[in-house]
Amino acid sequence: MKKILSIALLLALMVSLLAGCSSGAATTAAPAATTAAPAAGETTAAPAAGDAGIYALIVKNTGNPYNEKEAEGFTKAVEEFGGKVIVKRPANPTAEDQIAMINELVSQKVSAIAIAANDVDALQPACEKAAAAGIKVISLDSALNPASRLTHVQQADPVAIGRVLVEAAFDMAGGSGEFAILSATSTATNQNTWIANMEKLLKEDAKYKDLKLVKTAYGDDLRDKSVSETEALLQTYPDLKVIVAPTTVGIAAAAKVVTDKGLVGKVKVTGLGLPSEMAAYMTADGACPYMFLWNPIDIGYLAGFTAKAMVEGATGALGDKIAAGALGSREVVTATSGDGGTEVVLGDPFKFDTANIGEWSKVY
Ligand code: RAM
Repeated sequence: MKKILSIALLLALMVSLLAGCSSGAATTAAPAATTAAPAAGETTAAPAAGDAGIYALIVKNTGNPYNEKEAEGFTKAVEEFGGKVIVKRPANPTAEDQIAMINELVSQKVSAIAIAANDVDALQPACEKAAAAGIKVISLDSALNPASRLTHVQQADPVAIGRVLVEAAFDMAGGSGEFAILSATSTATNQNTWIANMEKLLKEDAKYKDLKLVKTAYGDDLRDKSVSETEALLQTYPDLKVIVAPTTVGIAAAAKVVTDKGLVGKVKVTGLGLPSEMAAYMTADGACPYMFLWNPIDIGYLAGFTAKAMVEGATGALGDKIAAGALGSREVVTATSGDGGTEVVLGDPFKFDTANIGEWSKVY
């Protein structure tokens, strides 16, 4: 065990050294294992010399390692350009908790707020109050409506995400039969956009006519609720062939339940997962044959630099240029979600399978 651990640490060190040497490729010089999530509340990082302002990140909720990776990238960016960082973690994945945090940050007179929105519209009054106080508000990962934000930092084209998830369900079901979705909260902008794109594709493309979406359940990005929702799906739909969970909390919970109940092979699990949490289920005889994600550290990192650009005078208008540190230069484009606002896009969804999961699970 000790030997395995030290090999893992050595590998992690090599990865971080290599990442440090490569110029501008990625920001994933990351620790070997998932760090335990801090409790709900606030953490701050000390300002560097030549303080460039206070940059706040509000994640969806506490207790989700994906959110900690996002925070890691955001903190890295802000420290790189010499700002002070505040990370806020709501106790619950709700708009109410995030509104209270936005109000606190207005009192703290921060320069910018980046927020992974728990509700597309409900945060608008609080965001408007922040904007009126001169605070630059952007969203990342899960969008605010265009009236609440200057721009949005988008992980990947939501139409492409919807397409890869439907195609995975089709493939794993053998072309026909029942599948279910296990989502996060019912108000999460990102999950709702992906699910809407999945439903549209299922309706419009005859290829999927024999694939039946029987139910969309909500585990609220809480582990226990995701487990009980998975159990209910398995009980209500005994012929279920696939569970698609477009949330890192949901997919890990679904894979655990399917494994514990001895249903591996009968019910397949796919969706959007964090490699470090899913590696155990992505073996030759595991519950999850393959899944997708993007780099959550890079999403936070890109949001940090996007917030900086807004503080320095960009407005989130089409064509604005974002100097994004190790990620290079990005441009503000029309939102791929079609919500009428603008966004900055990170990249394409990446496929993780049994061949590459071992390597990626050490990175995030
Ligand atoms: C969860 C969160 C997050 C989402 C990922 C895929 O961690 O809901 O918003 O982007 O899953």
